[in-house]
Amino acid sequence: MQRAITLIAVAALLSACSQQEAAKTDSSKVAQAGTPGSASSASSAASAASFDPTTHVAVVHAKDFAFDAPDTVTAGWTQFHLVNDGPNLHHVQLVRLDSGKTAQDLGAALKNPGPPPRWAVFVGGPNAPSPGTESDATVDLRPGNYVVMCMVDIPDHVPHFAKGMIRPLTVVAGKAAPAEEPTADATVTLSDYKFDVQGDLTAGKHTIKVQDAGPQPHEMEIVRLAPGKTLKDLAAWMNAPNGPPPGDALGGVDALVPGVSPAYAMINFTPGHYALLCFVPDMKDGKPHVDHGMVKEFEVK
Ligand SMILES: [Cu+2]
Repeated sequence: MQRAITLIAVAALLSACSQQEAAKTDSSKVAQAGTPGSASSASSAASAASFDPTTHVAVVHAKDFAFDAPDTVTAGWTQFHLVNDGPNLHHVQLVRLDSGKTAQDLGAALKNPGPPPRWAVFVGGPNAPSPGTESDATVDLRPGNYVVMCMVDIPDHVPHFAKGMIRPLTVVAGKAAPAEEPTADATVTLSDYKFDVQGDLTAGKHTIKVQDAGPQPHEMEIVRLAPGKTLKDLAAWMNAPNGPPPGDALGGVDALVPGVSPAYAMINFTPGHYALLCFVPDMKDGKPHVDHGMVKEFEVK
């Protein structure tokens, strides 16, 4: 079974790579992608991916099991707006590939347990919103070759990148003025194995700075539990997702490695019972960090 999954993953990666070769990278393409209706894929404009080099906003659509995402964005602070067209949970994990490595190299490396290779730099991205909803995160990108991938493994424990949710993204130097780093009103520091929250997560809109103090990679996923539901209910549903989920996923920031720029999640809280969770597999035992206690519950009044 594991072998079959691996072969599917490699096939998906090879396909992603040929797309990369086919996509010609130049700044005119970036400008075109930011002009609604001018791109060759204008027939699907209502649900199309885009990148606007003036606002530095990239729109990505996710569905079972593919991304619609821009091929090229410009460097600097970039807001990724993820629209989850469902029916399952999806997120956007951005990974920079250094040292000339390719998506195939990443696929080969992900077959092995343990820490990701140094050349695969996880820089965050918008974490998973519930199907039919959206999430936003701003990340700092330097020029280079990246992949956009989904590592969610619900409903059958097979990560979605193995089903095709991986595609190349090229980051080029831009001509327009770079965006400024967002201003946060709360900061969450990730470490082994806890969330340290500074600031008040009250009802309303917040920009949350998320940084990884290490030593391992970590993420922040925000879930609003349904009335009367607990983290046990959430764990049971994730293991066997039968019936409605016991809460709503609001997004957050996908995995960051220590040493990269922080990422910023834009979240609108309504009153309720929430949890911050990290599902990144542990370097030593492969269990998700939530099983090592990396979860924080809080209430918004
Ligand atoms: Cu997915």
